[in-house]
Amino acid sequence: PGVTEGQMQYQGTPSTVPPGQMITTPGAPDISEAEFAQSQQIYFERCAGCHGVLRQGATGKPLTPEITQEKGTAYLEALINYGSPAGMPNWGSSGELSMDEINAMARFLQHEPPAPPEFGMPEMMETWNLIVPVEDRPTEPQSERNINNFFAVTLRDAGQVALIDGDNYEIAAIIETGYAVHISRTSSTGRYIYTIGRDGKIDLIDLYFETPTKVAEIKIGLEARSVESSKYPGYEDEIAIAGAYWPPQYVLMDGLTLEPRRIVSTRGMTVDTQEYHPEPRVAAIVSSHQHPEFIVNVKETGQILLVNYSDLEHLQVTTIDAARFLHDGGWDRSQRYFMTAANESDRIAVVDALDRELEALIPVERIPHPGRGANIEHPEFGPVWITSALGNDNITLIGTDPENHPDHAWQVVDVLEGQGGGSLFVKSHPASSNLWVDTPLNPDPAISQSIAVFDINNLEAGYEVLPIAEWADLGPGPKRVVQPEYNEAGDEVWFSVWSGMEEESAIVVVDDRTRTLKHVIKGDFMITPTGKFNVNNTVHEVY
Ligand code: DHE
Repeated sequence: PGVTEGQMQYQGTPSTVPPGQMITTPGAPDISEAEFAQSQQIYFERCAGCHGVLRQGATGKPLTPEITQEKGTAYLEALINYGSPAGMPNWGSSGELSMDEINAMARFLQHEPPAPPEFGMPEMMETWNLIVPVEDRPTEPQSERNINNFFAVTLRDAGQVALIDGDNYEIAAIIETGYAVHISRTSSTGRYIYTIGRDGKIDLIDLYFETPTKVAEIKIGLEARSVESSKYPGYEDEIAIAGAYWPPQYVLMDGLTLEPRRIVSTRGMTVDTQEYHPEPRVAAIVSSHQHPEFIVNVKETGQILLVNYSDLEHLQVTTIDAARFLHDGGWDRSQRYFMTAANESDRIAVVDALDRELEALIPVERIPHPGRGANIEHPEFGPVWITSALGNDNITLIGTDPENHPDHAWQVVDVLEGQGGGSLFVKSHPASSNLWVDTPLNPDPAISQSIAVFDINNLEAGYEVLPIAEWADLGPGPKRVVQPEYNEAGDEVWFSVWSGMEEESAIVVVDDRTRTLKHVIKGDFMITPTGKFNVNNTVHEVY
């Protein structure tokens, strides 16, 4: 209990997809154009995250007309009003929607969902803007700063990314980006940062300028979450990829200019029941170190695609059937195995990037959520990869060394008890003996505003709790502590203290060895910080 609330908050960001044309469906009750438009807007703001733009269902149940017409208006009204134990929020009795809005929504749901617009090459070319051509860019770094220790910090609700110099905590630049930027990734040389907004906008930032500068931008869809750049030797900084939620597709681009080269739809059959899915969203993308390939998670069909970028005209894609609802993931420490969560399937899929095959599909506790995960050298089990969970306080350790620890490879070797559910991210560093576990979506503020840290050489001893939000010394607000990230040296950990848009937020820097407060970065510019990506650690996959 309570975790549902956190999960809801997690999936409740309004969709950026624009409305489609009204369709009247046989068998559905009457609805006026105004009611249809209003319901469609409410649907995109509150419902699409769980039920999908086309209402095919994901975390939430499918809501297509053959299902909803059978339930009828009175049933749907009651469900929207009071919610359900399965996790549907009580939109009416909580006061968020009026009875008129609920009645219109119950009728709207019995009509076909209007299909939002597609976004192909002509639309992309219209948004593509090469701000500084490659030949006008510096050939070497123009500032004295150590760009390897820069952090790209998402200022979510400001639609900005702050580039913070990790050596002295100074703000090197604040760049205007897409709406509610989700992640930043680096190019393989660390020179460029790619950011992706929820609205599908990519910004390419060049760190070689005296002040980091935006050199290109493009929109690759109407809603998106992931971006990555080629890392295989010989292809440094050459190709970029981004994945869209809507339309369901991924796009290969020139890494230096963002010129779109190839768009591939992900619509297709689900891995288990082999049924057509019209909206399989692209979730995490990582860059293989074993072949010139991107590894692309397709959420609703449950396929993991190995997209070979060595010949974009004859694109070779290896399709691996994993499990539905693929979300986030990262590398094991050898960088051969991609460990990824099929979150609503309660599975971790392991892809062998060298042999291009599914190595294992490991059952774990409810809703694993690793981010990129953590990697430690376990005293007994050798190299293990770690995930926490949204659904409970489990921290799951999985053996990743088939060579020297074959009995433990791809097995859950241990489950630690953390502070509680509502965890999103874990973090480790090869130079540290700490394992950090956040809990930003836990309903208890004492838990969501602090961090748990384990000693990897004495995991049985349990965790120590550090009051990160308290250390930030801010005014009122939710102050969720989210996403630990190390600096280049591995001797500091940075945490976002994420409050509301109008409230004070901060980044808290902790000394890794002593686990004490080292520095607080705050100020008017620090609006809703969430993800932080250290250049060195993102280039070399240090986690
Ligand atoms: Fe994320 C990673 C999608 C909500 C912060 N998030 C990802 C990835 C995906 C994703 C697919 C992996 C990208 C990759 O590796 O290529 N996130 C989604 C959603 O669909 C969801 C549930 C709802 C939404 O509407 O976006 C969602 N995410 C959130 C948040 O509420 C968070 C905490 C704050 C925010 O920005 O909205 C959030 N997501 C992050 C962060 C990462 C991330 C910081 C990267 C973690 C890392 O260490 O790599």
